[in-house]
This record gives sequence, structure tokens and C-alpha cells, in this order.
Amino acid sequence: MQLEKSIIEEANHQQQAAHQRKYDFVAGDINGLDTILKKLGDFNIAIPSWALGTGGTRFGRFSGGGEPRSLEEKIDDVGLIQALNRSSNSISLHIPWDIPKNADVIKAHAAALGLHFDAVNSNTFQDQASQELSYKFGSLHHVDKAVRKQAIAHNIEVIKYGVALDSKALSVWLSDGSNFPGQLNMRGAFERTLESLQEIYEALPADWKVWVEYKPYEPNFYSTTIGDWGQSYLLSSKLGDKAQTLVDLGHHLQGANIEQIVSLLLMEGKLAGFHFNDSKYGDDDLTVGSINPYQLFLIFNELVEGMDARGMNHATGIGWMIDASHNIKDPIEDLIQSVEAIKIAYTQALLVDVTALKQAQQYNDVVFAQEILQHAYRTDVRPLLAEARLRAGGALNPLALYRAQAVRNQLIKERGAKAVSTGL
Ligand SMILES: [Mn+2]
Repeated sequence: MQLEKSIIEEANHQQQAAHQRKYDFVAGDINGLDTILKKLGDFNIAIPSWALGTGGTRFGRFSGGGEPRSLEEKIDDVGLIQALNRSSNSISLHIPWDIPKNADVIKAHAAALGLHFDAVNSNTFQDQASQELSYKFGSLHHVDKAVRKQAIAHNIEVIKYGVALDSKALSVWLSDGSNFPGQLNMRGAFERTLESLQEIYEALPADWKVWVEYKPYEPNFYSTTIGDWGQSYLLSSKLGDKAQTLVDLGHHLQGANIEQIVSLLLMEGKLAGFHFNDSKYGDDDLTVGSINPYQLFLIFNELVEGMDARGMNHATGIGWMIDASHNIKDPIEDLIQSVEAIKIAYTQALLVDVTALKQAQQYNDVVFAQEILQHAYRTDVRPLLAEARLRAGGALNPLALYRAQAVRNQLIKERGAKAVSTGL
């Protein structure tokens, strides 16, 4: 199903007066308002194909009903989100969970909803029924060359699927690691991973990138072969210009200063982009902004400052994607919340008085530096985002309209209460 344009317009019409009051209140104090609204209009966050179904845990999975039963229905769900928020115009596919059988048909289906395809993601962290050799002891780092060959071939196959969909990047996350001391020669594991990635790198089209994701632990609990940004940076540096480091917000040990990591990767031209989520303890994959929205703002503050310093386009300079798994929420509602949280942090970062901050830093005025950041962070920017959505044809309040239209009930009617989406 899709939402008629007239339904969105009617809802907006009813909320217009209240919106205008809130918008005028905040807009009056903002310099360069039109530029900010333009940037907000341009800024989109990719939706991963695996986030349209209810996520599972190590212990179980509770499907929510009306989940997409096919890739086409996943694209439909992203189309719904995009119609409501006008900020989610692409979808990131995971192979083999979402193999496009006919790329042209899939592309046309997406294009009709105003969508295109973001990075493609490979999977060597599970064994598929059809595969010959097991990834139980790793994939690209495996001691057995035959296993490495199989994993390399899979990644090259994923690139081919991506080329057919006009994707421009391969995203690689490896679960390779060790569970016990002594299990693995760490230098050997790194060198084998590098060699495998080099073969994949050679298969990249000229205008493609490979994004190397890192993660400190899980599913392995002693060592992970690409465990932190230093190891990913080392690999991407050795590979070449088409390789960059992907930052997943949940893939850090507690207390890690992610904004500093991001700032330095950006400085070196090695920041591929983001997998957004939030966490309290580990890779919790919670809704973006639900636990630590201030950290998200601080990350965006470094991103905006760093991208401006390099003359990069905020919307297209790096990859922006959600990577979350919601095991008790309606996935569409969760994604609407996530996109909104990301754009709130981005907008607040755009409001930082950069000139004043530079001056405060120059004079070691610690108090004022903090005031400048927190002034931006404490600004309620939601009416600005609503205005940008309104101008783009989206809904003033996407979540409220989604509920008012009882979209999930309609999806359950259409797809059934027991429809289960592919994914984790
Ligand atoms: Mn990720």
C-alpha cells in the first residue's frame, strides 16, 4: 500500500496553524534559515532492507504482523516512510536475504516510489543452505584458502548485484575473530583478511567504494579481526583510495569517544559513512537518539565542521544509513523515529556558531565553548524539520499520520498477521 498525496496534504492543512506558530517562534532567531532548510531538504538517510521486519534476539523473535514478504514489499515500506518524511529516498540491500531476481524490475519498482539503491551488504557471518564450506571459523581471515575463496567470490557476486541496481558501494562487515586465546594468530588473521579484501577491491568498478566496518566483539568474544577503527583504517589505507572505514555507532566499547574517531577519519578522507543506531551497553541496535542524543549531536558537530573544512556536500559526501534491529517496535515507526533523531542532531549541529566557537577555543574559554554547543543542542529544531518536510511534500507529523491512517492494520490485512520478513 502507499499513502495518497491528498491524505498527507489534508493532514498538513489541519496542522498548519499550530505548525506556523512553533516555526515562527524558532525561525526568528536563526541566521541563514533558507540555507539550513535547503540542507535539511537534501539530507536523506538510507533504510536497510533488513530493518523492515521485526528484529530478533539471541533468545527469540516476536513478529509484529504485516511484515514485508518479499523485496518488493520491503521497497513498498521504504516508499511509505519516504512519502511521510521525504528523508529516506534509498534502500540498502543485504545479500543473500534480499536477492533481486530481476534487477530492472526491482529498480523500476523503487524508482516509481522515488527510491534508489544505497550500498549493498555482503554476508559471511552465517552459513547458507546452498554453500559448500562453513564460516564457523571465519571467512576472509580463514586459515583454509578454499573458505577464503568462497567468501571472496560471495563478495564479488554482491558487487555484481549492486552494479545491476546502480549501487555505488559494497559494505563489508566480518564476524571473523576468535573466542579463546591461542585460537588464532592475530597477525596471520589480519594479513589473510587484507589479501582477501585486495581481491575484492580489484573487482570494484571504477566509481565504487568498499566500506570496511569494524566491531570490537560479538559474535566472537576474545578477538575480532577488524576490531576497531585503527584496524579498519589500516586495512583501508593499504587497500587504496576506494576503501574507507565505516562507523557503526554501536560498534565501540563503552565510553569510546566516537566523535573524535569520526573527526580524524574525516580529516584523512577515510570516513565511508555511518550505520546509525543507539546503545546503552554494547551493539544494542536501539532506536537512534533513544539513549544518548547528546553524543549524536556531538558526532554531527564534528561531521559538519569537518565536512565544511574539506568542502564536502553534507548530503552526499559520505554514506548515511540506519543499521538497527527493533525487536518490540513496529519497524516502520522505529525507522521514522530514527530518521527524525538523526535529522534533529544534524540540524542542531548546523546551528552551532562556528566563529564564536573557534574564538572560544583560541582563548581557552572552556565555559563559553560549552555554552555555544549546548545552546545549539538545546534548541528545539523540530519545527524546522517539519517545515523542510512540508516544503518537500512530506507530512508535518509523519508518525502521527502513520498511526491515524492505521497503516500497520492495513498491512496486516494485505500481508497477514503471520508474515515474517527475511533477516536476522
Ligand atoms: Mn552495521
